[in-house]
Amino acid sequence: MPANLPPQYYEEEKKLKEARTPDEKIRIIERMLAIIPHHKGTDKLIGSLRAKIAKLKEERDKRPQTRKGIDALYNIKKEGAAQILFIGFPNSGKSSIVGALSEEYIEVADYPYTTKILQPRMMRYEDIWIQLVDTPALGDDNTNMWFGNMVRKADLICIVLSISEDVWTEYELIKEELNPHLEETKKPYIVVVNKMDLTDHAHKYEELEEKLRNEKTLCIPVSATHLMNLHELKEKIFLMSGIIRIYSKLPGKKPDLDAPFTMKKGSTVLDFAEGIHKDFVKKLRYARLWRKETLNGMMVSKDFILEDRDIVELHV
Ligand SMILES: Nc1nc2c(ncn2[C@@H]2O[C@H](COP(=O)(O)OP(=O)(O)OP(=O)(O)O)[C@@H](O)[C@H]2O)c(=O)[nH]1
Ligand SMILES: [Mg+2]
Repeated sequence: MPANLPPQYYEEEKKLKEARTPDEKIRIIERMLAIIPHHKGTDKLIGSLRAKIAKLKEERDKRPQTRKGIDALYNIKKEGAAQILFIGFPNSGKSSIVGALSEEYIEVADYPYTTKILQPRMMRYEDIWIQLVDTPALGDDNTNMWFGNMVRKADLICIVLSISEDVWTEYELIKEELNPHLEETKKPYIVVVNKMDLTDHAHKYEELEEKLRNEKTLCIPVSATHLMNLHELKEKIFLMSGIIRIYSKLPGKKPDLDAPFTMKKGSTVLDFAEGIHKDFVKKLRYARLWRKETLNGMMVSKDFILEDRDIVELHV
């Protein structure tokens, strides 16, 4: 029996493709269900839409809650595998980028100083969560209250520039603010050049990239509103944040590939053991390690340096 669906149904179906958050998708599917006529030909469709809602709700509830409770107005507690700080001048698109990467609501507006306080959001990257912190624009009266503390604390700084502005001058001004804190900590940072959809300005990018390359600074062109290059940005953030994922395995069992431990690059087998249990430090004898195609259960010593995606079996 043909389903014979009204045109409004197909309009909602189109919207569904563009929806990003589980809540948005649920609302659209609920509207689709309200539109569908009930008869034998639509039974299957109705069933599959209801199943979709159930799955989306599950997905929504599994998501870790972004902590809205902050221990202080000017300090965000680190959550997840790493903390990434987004800084820049008014209207460069910091909030738009943090919103797009986390797929969570965040206030965006076309006037300067929209963001008034630090805003944490959680971003999914493959099998881990990374915390993004959106900040009030530099030059805001309260900048000094959070700037030094948050810069020192974060695992990575993203300097957000808008290609519509004088990007090099803005970069130099921001670098000047950052330098005193970076020198102490050797903190990594990258430059995110936003609004690359504004084609009248796009030609400025190459020159900026070359200047930055000369000082060995990584930059990446994106458009938050046009969702351009955001996947690459996620990847760069992960790579530059200096974290690796380690999967643990019990002897004779399959590795637990669902829940990686995250550690700093350069961590050893012993660091990993310590992270799992304090007692393991004394008891650890050796470990076996699986690494992509190269290592297959090789016996390694305590000071062996781990890499992203290593699978480790501790022997005590
Ligand atoms: N064309 C274009 N506009 C963008 C892009 N990203 C953000 N915008 C617009 O730029 C304006 C400022 O965006 P926000 O994300 O609020 O910028 P912000 O840096 O957080 O601004 P403040 O909180 O005021 O410091 C809004 O009107 C956005 O819609 C982009 O990639 N392309
Ligand atoms: Mg903002």
